Amino acid sequence: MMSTVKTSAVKNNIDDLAIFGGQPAFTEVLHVGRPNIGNRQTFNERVKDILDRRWLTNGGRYEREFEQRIAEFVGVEHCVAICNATVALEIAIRALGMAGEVIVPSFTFVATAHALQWQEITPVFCDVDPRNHAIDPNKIAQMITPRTTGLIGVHLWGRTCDIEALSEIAAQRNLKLLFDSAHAFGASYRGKMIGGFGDAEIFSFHATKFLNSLEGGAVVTNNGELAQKIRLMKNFGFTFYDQTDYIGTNGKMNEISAAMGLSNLESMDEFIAVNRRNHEQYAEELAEFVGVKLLQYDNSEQSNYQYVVLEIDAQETCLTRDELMEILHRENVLARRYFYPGCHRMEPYRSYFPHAGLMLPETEKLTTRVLCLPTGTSVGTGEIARICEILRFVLQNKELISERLPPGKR
Ligand code: T4K
Repeated sequence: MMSTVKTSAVKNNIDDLAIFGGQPAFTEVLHVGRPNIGNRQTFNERVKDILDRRWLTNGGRYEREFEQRIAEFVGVEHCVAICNATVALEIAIRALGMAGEVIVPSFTFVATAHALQWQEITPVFCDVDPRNHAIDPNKIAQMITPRTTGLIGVHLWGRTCDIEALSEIAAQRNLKLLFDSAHAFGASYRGKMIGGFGDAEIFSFHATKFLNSLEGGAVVTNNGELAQKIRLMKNFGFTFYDQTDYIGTNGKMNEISAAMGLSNLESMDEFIAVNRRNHEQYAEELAEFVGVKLLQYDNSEQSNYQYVVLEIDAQETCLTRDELMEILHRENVLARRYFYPGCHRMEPYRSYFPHAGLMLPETEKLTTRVLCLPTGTSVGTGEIARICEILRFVLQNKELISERLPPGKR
């Protein structure tokens, strides 16, 4: 499981930094979203079986087994596997009858907003709570209009949003409640697994998620009628060979994806253990750094520790988040500034709502501060020590480095 990424080039003075012409610290790029690969033998056996039986998609046995295992693990009655989480969101939104306006955070991957706009539903962007980076329940009431039909909470970084408050608002205002749990498979809220809250939740099993099915997603719910509708909708709405009862799309998960998902499920504990070890190592190494805050996971809950998220306070570090990111990139550490610049600053939303930022001060702040570092099973303890060593060196020499950086970088 350990990485094979080679390192070189110790930094003794700032000319040794790659941004000033030195050798990069890593000879190969370290990524944030390198896939975790589980048991190759069981995966290969399943692929062989799929090819032998010539059943590749459309309700295959591995897709059904994957659904059953996910439902059991999460403790929900229904799991419908989908080809990816974006289509899962689109289908769940339509099946729930969301229309008009739906309230969502802007500080999320753009798929959360696109899944609404794709079907001509207006995403109304609500600000986030700076403590957990998730939608702020106290700011929802002011966004509700007579056209509002639903709320989407996002469990960003796999840390849960305020499910209780969102559920209360949804019940009081008669709104549909969906959770984008793309990051939160394997996480719990007050001891109960994420997946069983709201009207439905969606998971992503994309290659970059801690548990992947190559591409993949799922809708989970305890509502049997809704699950049945979603099951039909993901297969063109077919109820019989030549009859459709709904408008549908093609959201099916193919058998190779389901096989990958199953094999990775069998290795899930190992992935979480590595993610947790990595997170703890980052926490120890970064503890002394002024102006660099590592987001913590609540160890009294279950977590997948999928993301290593820093908040950079440029007043303290003398270097902006973007400058730090550029320095790391030159060292071949492909740190990512998720979810810059916020959905409201991306098209088409930027043109539709040019002043949305005025209502989103915390979101605007976070989009300039957050930086995600590489983790997962392809990142070893040696690499983490080296990444932190670079950061330590940079912060120890922050004034000198800041003076040397070209002005456009600030
Ligand atoms: N809701 C939320 C809150 C989400 O975060 C997402 C997806 C969704 C919904 C929708 O889920 P899906 O429809 O994707 O199932 C990546 C992922 O593509 C995306 O799934 C994920 N969130 C998002 C947070 O991250 P990008 O634009 O960063 O992808 P990319 O291609 O830059 O890859 C990230 C890094 O991973 C790169 O440095 C390369 C590395 N990588 C990637 C792949 C695919 C590998 O090393 N191997 C690989 O196979 O969006």
